[in-house]
Amino acid sequence: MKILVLNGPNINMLGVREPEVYGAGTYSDLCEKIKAHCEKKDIGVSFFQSNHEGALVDEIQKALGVYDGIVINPAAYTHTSVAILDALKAVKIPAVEVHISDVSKREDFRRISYVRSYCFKTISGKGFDGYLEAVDALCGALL
Ligand code: CA2
Repeated sequence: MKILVLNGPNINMLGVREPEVYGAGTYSDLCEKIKAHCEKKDIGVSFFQSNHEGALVDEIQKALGVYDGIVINPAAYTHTSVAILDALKAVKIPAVEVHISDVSKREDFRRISYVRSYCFKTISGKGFDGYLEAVDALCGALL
C-alpha cells in the first residue's frame, strides 16, 4: 500500500509563526512523524507540499495508478478550490481531509470545504496526530 500526503500553502511555515494555532513542530517534523507511523505499518509514503494550486492539481493527477490513498490538507485552498476537488474526483483515489486546527471553531469562511464532499473522512483540530489518524482511516478502508 502506498499513500501520498499532500499539503497546501504555508504549511512549509509550520513552527515558524502562529505556534498557538498550529503548534511548534515544523513541516519536516510533521513528515518525519508520518513517515515513522507508516514504517511501523509497512505502508509506503510520499510527501508533497506546494504554495500553488495548479501544482497540487498536477500532483493529484500524477498520483493515478501510483498511490492507493491520499491524505490531503489543502490549507487555504480548502475554502476556495474547486480545481482540487475536481482533480480528486477525476483520479478517484480514496482520500482523507486533514486540518491541524479546528476549522469549525475559527472564522466562518474556514467552515467551507470544497474537498470535503469527495473525501470519505475529515479530521480537524487534532494537530499533527490528525495525519496519523488519516493514515489509519485509509488503512481501514483499503485493507
Ligand atoms: O488547520 C489547518 O490545517 C488549515 O488547513 C491550515 C491553513 C488554513 O488556511 C486553514 O484554514 C486550516 C493554514 C496553513 C498554515 O499556515 C501557517 C501560517 C502561518 C504560520 C504557519 C502556518
